[in-house]
Amino acid sequence: MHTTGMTGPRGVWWKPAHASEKVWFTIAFVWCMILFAMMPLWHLRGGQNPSGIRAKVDPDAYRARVSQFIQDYQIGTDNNLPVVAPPPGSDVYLQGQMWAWIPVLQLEEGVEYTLHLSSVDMNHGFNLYPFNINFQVVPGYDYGLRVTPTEAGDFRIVCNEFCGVGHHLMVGKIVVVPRRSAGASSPAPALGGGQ
Ligand SMILES: [Cu+2]
Repeated sequence: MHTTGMTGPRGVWWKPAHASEKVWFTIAFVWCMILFAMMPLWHLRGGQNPSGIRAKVDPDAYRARVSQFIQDYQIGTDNNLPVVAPPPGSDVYLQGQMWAWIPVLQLEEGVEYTLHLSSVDMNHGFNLYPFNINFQVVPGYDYGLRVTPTEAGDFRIVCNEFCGVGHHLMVGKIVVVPRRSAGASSPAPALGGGQ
């Protein structure tokens, strides 16, 4: 007689776990617990996950905010993109869109800014070259990251989330200038070459 779901199998149909199975199960379980503990630990102690501002935002409202930001602090242009030098410590707005990062930012070294990231069309990826900074830029959400540029230079923002035929051209720029002494302000955007 064959076994169906209605009649249980006869006798001892299972075998106790072999010692090696128990060992592997224990290893896997302990590893799960370590990874589980690492999530909050990484967030609180590792400095790996950004703890910033998260808010919902209407893409059109974000676009308007970026325009206002550009209007307030624009100091020039670079490859037809506005170059913006916001006051030290202020809120900085960066807009991801197909296929540009707007505007070009000029920040001061050693000053903390709140860098707002959002997209006005689709998902983009904020990857600050050559650093290991990687962040999803999502339409409808405003992520405010607290950032302090630690070295002066000319850095590229590479989009690392495929966003259509112009994806490979989606390169933005952040220029970090040495800290200016308070008061002296004749912004000299050291923007060489361009890409
Ligand atoms: Cu993109």
